Amino acid sequence: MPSSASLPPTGSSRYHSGAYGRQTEQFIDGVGILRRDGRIVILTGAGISKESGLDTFRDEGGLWSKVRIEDVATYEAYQRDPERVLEFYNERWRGMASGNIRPNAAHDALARLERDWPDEVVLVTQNIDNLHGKAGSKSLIHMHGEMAKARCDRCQHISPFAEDLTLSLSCPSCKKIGAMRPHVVWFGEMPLEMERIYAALGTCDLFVSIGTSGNVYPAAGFVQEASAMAGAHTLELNLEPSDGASAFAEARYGPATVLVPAFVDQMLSEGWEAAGA
Ligand code: BJW
Repeated sequence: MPSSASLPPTGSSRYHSGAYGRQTEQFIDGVGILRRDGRIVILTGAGISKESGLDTFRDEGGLWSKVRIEDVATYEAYQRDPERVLEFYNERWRGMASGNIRPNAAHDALARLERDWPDEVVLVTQNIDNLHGKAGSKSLIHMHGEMAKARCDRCQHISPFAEDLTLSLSCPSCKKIGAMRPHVVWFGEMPLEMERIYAALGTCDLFVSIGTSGNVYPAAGFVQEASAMAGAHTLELNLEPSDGASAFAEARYGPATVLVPAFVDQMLSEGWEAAGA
């Protein structure tokens, strides 16, 4: 069962030189080690953008309760009825680009963690919105693509998405007309940058999953990859226990705009509690 770690107020500390420079460890009564360093991989899902005004997929009233996955989120759907699929993404893009959708305190906090944490922080998002980038995250991997980009289905050239996608558009690279699709990963397609993601998971010390239901693979399996391959500590931050909650060593439940800034404040002031002494 996930447990909520409570950090003791004090601890002794020592320094040593590790692979990534000087590291600090604080020992806390033989329970665990407070670390102020270590490589972090963070996975985010739709829940982190919910409080910015974007729908999740599987919550009550979420996107998949309004449209069928088979109609809009597979390559077969795109081949069968490209206009319908393009309009589904055009509508979502218009909503996002309207100016009312802005990064929230959780996106901002993750950008701050990347900026101020002494080691590597890799942010892997399943979201196709642009809110992490707008908040200032730089070490960012969009594993399910980006709504702000279009891709040519013939030559795979990727271009910015400045207008509605229609069948009359031509590819800026190969000039083919009618093959511009959203640069997103549909069911049955290979998520992006998997080599880079698995490399980061295989060397991380801490894996944090935020606002994802743990329904969709391969992202749902990252927690096992991080703990089995790297021996990482694992933490879930979500509104409620996800489908994969039992795989995490630690969990905290509540809205992302509350949990994530508190988590980042704690990381930057006290560090995180690694298991065992
Ligand atoms: C809050 C909150 C608040 C709410 N604060 N939290 C059988 C077994 C295993 C796998 C498969 C299988 N059959 C098929 C597969 C593979 C398939 C898959 O996983 N299917 C499952 C459904 C079973 N996966 C794929 O096809 C993927 N490709 C693939 O596997 O390639 C082969 C491969 C093999 C080996 C290695 C690598 C690859 C591709 C998946 C593509 C997913 N695409 C989508 C659409 C993208 C474009 C778009 O947006 O339109 O991606 S589907 C949709 O789900 C979207 C999301 O990124 C993804 C995940 O959803 P997410 O983010 O978790 O959202 P929700 O709504 O599910 O959850 C929100 C959470 O937030 C909830 O928990 C809330 O409680 C919480 N929350 N408010 C904090 N304020």
